[in-house]
Amino acid sequence: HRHRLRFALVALASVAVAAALALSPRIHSAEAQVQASSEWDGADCNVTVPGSWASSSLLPDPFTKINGSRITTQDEWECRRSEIKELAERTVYGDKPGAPTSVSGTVTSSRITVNVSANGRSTSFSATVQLPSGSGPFPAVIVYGGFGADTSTILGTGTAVINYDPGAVGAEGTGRGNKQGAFYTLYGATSTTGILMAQAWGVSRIIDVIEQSGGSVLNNSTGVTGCSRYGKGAFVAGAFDQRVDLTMPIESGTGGAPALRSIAQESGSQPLSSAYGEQPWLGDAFSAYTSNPAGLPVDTHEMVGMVAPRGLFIMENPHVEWLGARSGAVAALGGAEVYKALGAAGNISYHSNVSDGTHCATRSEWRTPLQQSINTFLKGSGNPPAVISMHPNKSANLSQWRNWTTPVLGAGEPEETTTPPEETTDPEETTSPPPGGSG
Ligand code: MCU
Repeated sequence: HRHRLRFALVALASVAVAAALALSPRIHSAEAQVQASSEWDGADCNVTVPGSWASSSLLPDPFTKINGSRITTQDEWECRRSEIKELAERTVYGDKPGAPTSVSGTVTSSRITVNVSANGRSTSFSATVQLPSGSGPFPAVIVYGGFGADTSTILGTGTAVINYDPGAVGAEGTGRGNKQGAFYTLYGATSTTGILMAQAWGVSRIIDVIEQSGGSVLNNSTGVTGCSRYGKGAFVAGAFDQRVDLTMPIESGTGGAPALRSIAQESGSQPLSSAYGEQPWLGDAFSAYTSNPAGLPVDTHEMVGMVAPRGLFIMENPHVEWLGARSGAVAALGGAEVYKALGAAGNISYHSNVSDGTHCATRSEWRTPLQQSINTFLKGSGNPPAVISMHPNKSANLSQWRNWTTPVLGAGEPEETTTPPEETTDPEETTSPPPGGSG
């Protein structure tokens, strides 16, 4: 009898395992590689920015449109996201211009060259390429600046590294009236767009050239990363170009992932006025909000939401107060609600549970989730880390930051151009709790 019982249990267990295996592709189908074909697919949404908006010390509701009504279907997210983009450009980063008149260039095994014309002017810049071993075409991660990103782990996954000098496109060390770099050569030294957005524009032009190259060296899967000031840049690049398949800001601090309202209340973090003044990172219009973040119509949880449902892995250092890791968690938790509403809860990860306090150190805790993120979102294999892991000293509680709930969005009509069959909504997923632990 006992034998038969054990057999029955084993049989039952294998049925359960088989069922789980059969289910898992469906479940993960909502939480896997998401590839968009255009820089911004809400370009034809009609966004009218109002003259004023309500002030709030809490995070604005990502799901309430400018006209005051809430979105009810996933379909509506595209144009709501365009509202967020427009408001973020007007108040935080400055304008990202539309497609230039022309972009051309080359991709070789060692260099990407970009030539751009717009506004009757032209300019060029380049980035170096490191290929992994094996034969291509390879996916690539654009690495801002020369430090802080774990490039050997990236290369180890069979992914190329594009070493991007963002200063060539949006330079540090200038006054706001005399901005320099390739972006400002085209759009003028007095452009009110900050250098983070200028640098993000440069990432978009690199992606243009990769797309045009026809996959001889690099394929169309592209990620972006960087640490500290370069983490700020990577965050903005991923939010404002939907062709970025994986966004990985590291220890980005004020002006990067951390929620601006929360930064203003996180002791020791870089004050908004300090970040605004240190470099022309943010747009000139942000000066109106450095002492009044409650007056902003957006916050960075919505830039996180702009990345959804694409891959996002936010890394924060909880040991250096200046970096605002708790505010990074506030933005991640708030933005994760957009991922949930889109049925892609597992596509966002946040991790600050690290032991080494050195700013921009290479960390063993991030190696596996980095590999998982790259494999899932740039190589289309395996599952994302799907972890929200906050250091106990820098944990955050979203309920203190919002007065809105997360809607269960209807699937809406599928969009032929941007919604592959993998993105069909799983009703179980939209209501399930966030993956991973919370501590
Ligand atoms: C976190 O990024 C910045 C920070 O905003 C600045 O105040 C500080 O000077 O530099 C950090 C950084 O980029 O360190 C490498």
